[in-house]
Amino acid sequence: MGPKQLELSALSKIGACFLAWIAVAAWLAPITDVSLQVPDGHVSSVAAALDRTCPASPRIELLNTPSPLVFRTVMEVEEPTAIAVRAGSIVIGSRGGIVREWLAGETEPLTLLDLSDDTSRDADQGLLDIGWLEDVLLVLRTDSAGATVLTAHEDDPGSTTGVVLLRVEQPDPRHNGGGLAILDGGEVAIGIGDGGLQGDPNSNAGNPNSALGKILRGRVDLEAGRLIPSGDRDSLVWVSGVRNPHRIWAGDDGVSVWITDVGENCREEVNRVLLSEPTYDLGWNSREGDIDFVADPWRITTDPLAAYGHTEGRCAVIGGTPAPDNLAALGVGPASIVADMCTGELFMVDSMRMSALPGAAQSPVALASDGLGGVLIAELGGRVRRLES
Ligand SMILES: [Ca+2]
Repeated sequence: MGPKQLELSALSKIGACFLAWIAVAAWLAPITDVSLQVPDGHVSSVAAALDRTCPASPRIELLNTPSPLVFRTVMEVEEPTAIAVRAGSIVIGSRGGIVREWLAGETEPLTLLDLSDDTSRDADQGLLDIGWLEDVLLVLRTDSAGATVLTAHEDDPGSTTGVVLLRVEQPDPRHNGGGLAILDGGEVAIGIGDGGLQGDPNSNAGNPNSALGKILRGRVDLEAGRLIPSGDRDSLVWVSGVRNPHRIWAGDDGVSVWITDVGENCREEVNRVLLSEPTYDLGWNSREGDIDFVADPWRITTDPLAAYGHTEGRCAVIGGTPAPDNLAALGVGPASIVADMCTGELFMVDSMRMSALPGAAQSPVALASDGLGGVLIAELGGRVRRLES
């Protein structure tokens, strides 16, 4: 957790204690000092928030790398949207629902899964992410009915089915989220979008009783065919207040999870949360990145580690993977590489700042470490490139 987030988190906790104390004080005696009264519950309308002019965001400086970065094409494949690496192989998921594996030294892939008959692909839909849970491949996608489904697939080349672990109905083809992270100890975290309407007018992300606009966290129970809360948790909901958590990945420190949340009109954000914390509210739609959206004063929220505006053609943040050691050494504390889908720029986010790497990808939609010091970049136009730094 960076200093900025630590500071905000601490303030949030102080705020929670303060509100609890206020509630007790109100019960004991009438409050006469106006400074002790909780603020009015004024929430601006979604329409007004959408109409607002975006405040300026800080300029992103270029990272001074000791040598030029190289982008090398590794494979060409239609609409790659997901990458999973394991020893000796790279697995690529295509948006339409086909998952292929390239074994080291082979130029032709094996088709691991063909889920194309049950994968929708309007707007933000499609196969969204994949990940290895030991020898089981997990797939997060929108099914033919448009619902978000998490399925588990044991080794069965060409399989067209799997065990459905979770299904969340989606009211709209936009903002399905899609991030899938395999955490140490076999836990899984997945991102579910806010339901897709502009500005989240139904406040799904802030509603604890909705699965929309959340990061869910649990363990896979293959026999029961379910994702179940892990440890002493009684709910799959871990993080609330996200809009379109398109990518989630485990930090390489073993204690954190990074979340890129695609913003509305003004801000793209990168969050880093600690596995040890029982819950977080990342703010949407009270906050959009580091600025107010409808500004709900009753919510106690955590601001992102980094946020950037839609200037210079930037439009949507794409995550993300821990920074290779030689790049991380140029930063402060834990660092990750993220990208912007429109400009193709790659950024490094550490505890202190967000900086741009020299060079750019083309329509990046997924990033993954290859375990050998390179970063694989899925470019929606049809290739996967390796960033060598
Ligand atoms: Ca947020």
